[in-house]
Amino acid sequence: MFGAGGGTSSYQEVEDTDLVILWGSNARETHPIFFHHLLKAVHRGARLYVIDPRRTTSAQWADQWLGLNVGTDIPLALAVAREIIHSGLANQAFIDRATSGYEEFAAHVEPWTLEAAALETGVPAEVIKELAHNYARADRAQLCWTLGITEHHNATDNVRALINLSLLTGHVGKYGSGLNPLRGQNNVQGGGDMGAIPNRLPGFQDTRDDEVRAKFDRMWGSQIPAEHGMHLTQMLEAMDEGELTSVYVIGENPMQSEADSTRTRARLTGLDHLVVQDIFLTKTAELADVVLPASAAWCESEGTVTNSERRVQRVRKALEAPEGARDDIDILRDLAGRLGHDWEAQTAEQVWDELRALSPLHAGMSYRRLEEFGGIQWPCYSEDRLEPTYLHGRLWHTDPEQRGTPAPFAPVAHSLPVDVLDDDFPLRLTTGRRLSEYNTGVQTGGYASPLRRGETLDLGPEDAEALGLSPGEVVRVSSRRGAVVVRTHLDHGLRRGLVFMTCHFPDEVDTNALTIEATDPIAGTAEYKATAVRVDRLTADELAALAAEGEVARDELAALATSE
Ligand SMILES: Nc1nc2c(c(=O)[nH]1)N[C@H]1C(S)=C(S)[C@@H](COP(=O)(O)OP(=O)(O)OC[C@H]3O[C@@H](n4cnc5c(=O)[nH]c(N)nc54)[C@H](O)[C@@H]3O)O[C@H]1N2
Ligand SMILES: Nc1nc2c(c(=O)[nH]1)N[C@H]1C(S)=C(S)[C@@H](COP(=O)(O)OP(=O)(O)OC[C@H]3O[C@@H](n4cnc5c(=O)[nH]c(N)nc54)[C@H](O)[C@@H]3O)O[C@H]1N2
Ligand SMILES: [Mo]
Repeated sequence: MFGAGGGTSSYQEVEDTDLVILWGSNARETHPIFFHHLLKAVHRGARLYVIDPRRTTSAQWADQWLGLNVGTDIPLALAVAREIIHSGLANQAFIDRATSGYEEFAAHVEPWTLEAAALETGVPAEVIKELAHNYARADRAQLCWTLGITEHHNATDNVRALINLSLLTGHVGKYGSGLNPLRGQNNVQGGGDMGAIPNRLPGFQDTRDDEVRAKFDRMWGSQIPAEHGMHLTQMLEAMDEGELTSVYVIGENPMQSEADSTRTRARLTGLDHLVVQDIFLTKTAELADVVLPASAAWCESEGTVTNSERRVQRVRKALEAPEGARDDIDILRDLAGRLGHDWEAQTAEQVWDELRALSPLHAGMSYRRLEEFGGIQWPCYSEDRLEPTYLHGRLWHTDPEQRGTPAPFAPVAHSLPVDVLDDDFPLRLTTGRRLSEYNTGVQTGGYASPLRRGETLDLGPEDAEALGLSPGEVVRVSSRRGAVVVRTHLDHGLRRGLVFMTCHFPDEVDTNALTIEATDPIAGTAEYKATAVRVDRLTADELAALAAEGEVARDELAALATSE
């Protein structure tokens, strides 16, 4: 809606703000450094709202927790918008000046009264009203979101629904107010900025732009194709068609991280050729024809990473890589050599300077300046100045010429999760993360800590009682695609009908055997956050079989039998 893919504010602005909404984000556990900045604001008196179906550990710090039903963020956002409009709290001057499509949007939100939204979302009307008033009235407000918003079949619409709220109130493009999609891995923002996406060259320059391609072709001696490439999930589909037969995976473990793992396995084993370049021998690597051992970019190489506030920072080599493991960049250079291209040996700094010559957003960030300022946020167009810490300040410009294209309101429609609940699959499983683990567990699998309890099916007290389950009991969780056996864990933050698992221990429990491949048509992201499941107790025979395999300790089995 603004024509750029990046969080609009800096962490310092989050400290200096008056109100923060964490929407579908459990930052206390998943972005602890960011959350530390947020807590500084909270301790200064800023108000915090957490919008999450689970009462998470982040919610413990909130003034108000909005425990909505999974997949009902759009009705909630539309009702907030309607309430802002009806109470005369919309920022009309900003709307007139910096946005388009307001009239149509105002008509579109009309059916979403507080009462209608309360019915659909499960959040009381009064609470929605209070959120609307406080967000609109705040001098400075930050709206932050992550996977609770984006891992849905309608992820892009979810994001648009939130951005609408910033357009209504003018909470964007000025110091202390903004929109912050917190990035997943330490350098996922940097990966996108460098062009590791199917439609952009470094610095978000579109491959379809002839001038852009000509610039890169001159520098690289290449012929870059104009058409956009495939997203990861589109690649998986192309494997079905036999359209994609060879895959080179670098630093990804799709066998464990993609939705519907039974299907993923069939796809990956059906390939003619699979290459995996990783720092560990992953489950994906076990299926590969060729494995290229790499060194770890964050501690065994030189380079840069870019965080959620678009800050580029230097990374230094602190450890020698194990014998045989090599820099990703060296492996790629050797591979290019085998393919008949001589890429001269370059230091990380030389590679970075080449990027600066090609990407205007990074042009002013020499290694010397990155040291000097302790990292620099993009855009940084020239070596003699720094830009504001926030994006889209042009929206506030008094001169229409300088203001640029208005940001369009998005009249998005509600649509429920694809995997529907019914009598056979009556529980809503949402999957996510825990503080002590990281993604598919490859990098965190090997340490011991009292924080770790392995995979569990987390459920609330009401469901535990209704199903007659006690904590620690071994159960079968089934979806329309697969089933897993897992221990239960009682979580008082879960409301009736909602259960939670992670994707951190796929060796023990392959959670993605359950998840659905339904993807957002634009982003290509799967609906990991909404699976329909059933939970069954195991029969005595099944428990005995598991015990024989060593899956359940015999004394535990005896204890279970007595408790029954
Ligand atoms: N400790 C740790 N930190 C991590 C990671 C890790 O594995 N471990 N992974 C990193 C990565 S790659 C990423 S992308 C980030 C992800 O960071 P987060 O997005 O914060 O992590 P999740 O736990 O996947 O999901 C966030 C929340 O979304 C909620 N949610 C589910 N469905 C809905 C819904 O329909 N609406 C709303 N509003 N909320 C919903 C869940 O209850 C959950 O609390 O974390 C990063 N940081
Ligand atoms: N059910 C469910 N599934 C999910 C999610 C969910 O919420 N629920 N979340 C999804 C999300 S947001 C994400 S980001 C994905 C994550 O999915 P993946 O990216 O597949 O999972 P990771 O475990 O982070 O795997 C990263 C790999 O990179 C390797 N690696 C680390 N550093 C380097 C390096 O310097 N060089 C090389 N070559 N390799 C390196 C690691 O060893 C590891 O094998 O999972 C997705 N899957
Ligand atoms: Mo992620």
